[in-house]
Parts: sequence; C-alpha cells; structure tokens
Amino acid sequence: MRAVLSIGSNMDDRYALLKTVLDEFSSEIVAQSSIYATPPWGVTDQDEFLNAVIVVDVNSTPLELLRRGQKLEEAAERVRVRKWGPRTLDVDIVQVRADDEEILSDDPELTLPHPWAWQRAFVLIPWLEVEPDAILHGTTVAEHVDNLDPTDIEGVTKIQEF
Ligand code: PH2
Ligand code: MG
Ligand code: MG
Repeated sequence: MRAVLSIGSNMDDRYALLKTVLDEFSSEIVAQSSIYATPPWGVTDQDEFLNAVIVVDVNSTPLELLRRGQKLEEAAERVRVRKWGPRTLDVDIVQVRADDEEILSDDPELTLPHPWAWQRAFVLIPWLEVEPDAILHGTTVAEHVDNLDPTDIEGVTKIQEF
C-alpha cells in the first residue's frame, strides 16, 4: 500500500520533529519532498510551520498507518489545545493507493482522501515536488496547484532538503 503523508510542525525544534517521521519510515520511504516554510493556515496568529510530504510503501492497513503517525505525535508530546492551533508534530494521511487504486474511507477517524488537501498550498506544493502527476479527485496535483490562489503559493518557500 502506498500512502502520501503530509507532515507539519510549528513548535519547538521543527526540523528535528519532522525528522522523527523520516526516521520511523526510513526503509519504507519511496519519495520525500524538501522542507517548506509555510504561513499558518486557519488560525493565523501562530508561528510559521515547516511542512513536507513523504510517500511511503507500507505493509499495513490505513488505520495501522494512522496509529503509527499518532505514536510519533505522542512522542513529540503533542497537546491538542485548539483546532488548527500550534502543534509540535502533525502526521496526516493525504491519500492511500493499493495497486494504483485509490482507497477511500469515510471512517470518522480517518477520512480518505484527506478532505481538504486539494486546496491547501502547504500540502500540494511539497506533493507537487515528488508526485506532480498523482491524481486526487480526478485532477492531477499539478492542476490543483494551478488552481490555488497565487498569494497562497507565494507564501510557501522551499528552505532545505529534508
Ligand atoms: N496544519 C493545520 C492548520 N494550519 N498551516 C500550515 N501552514 N501548515 C500546517 O500543517 C497546518 C496549518 C492543521 O493540521
Ligand atoms: Mg493537519
Ligand atoms: Mg492531523
């Protein structure tokens, strides 16, 4: 099963926290984007985020993958204070594919594909770097990026290799 993960942090040592995800999946990683600095979306009076996208190839179910991500969030001592608020580490499953078929889920704990990814520059621009031709809701990632507001694109800056 192939999964596209969007990861983000805007507290503490953001780069080191994102790196814990890379370390966890090391041998299962198929592709990794650069690290991007992104303006906070949703709740704007919080610090800038670092975001990246990784593609992993795992032998597990989507829910098992979700649990692995949650363990990393717990290890980062993530505290859920406020929706869209500051976080040490967020590991979101954007899309899952098995034999190139997209897996859909309306499980309230894990909606697949991620409901808002197609309109978030902080997900799409890193994803564009690694899988521009991936299809989400019938449209390529590159086309979703073309449809973003230019000001959203401008705010997203590639800062370093992952
Ligand atoms: N995550 C959120 C809310 N807002 N903004 C940016 N730039 N990056 C994120 O990862 C992010 C956000 C909720 O998970
Ligand atoms: Mg999130
Ligand atoms: Mg999340």
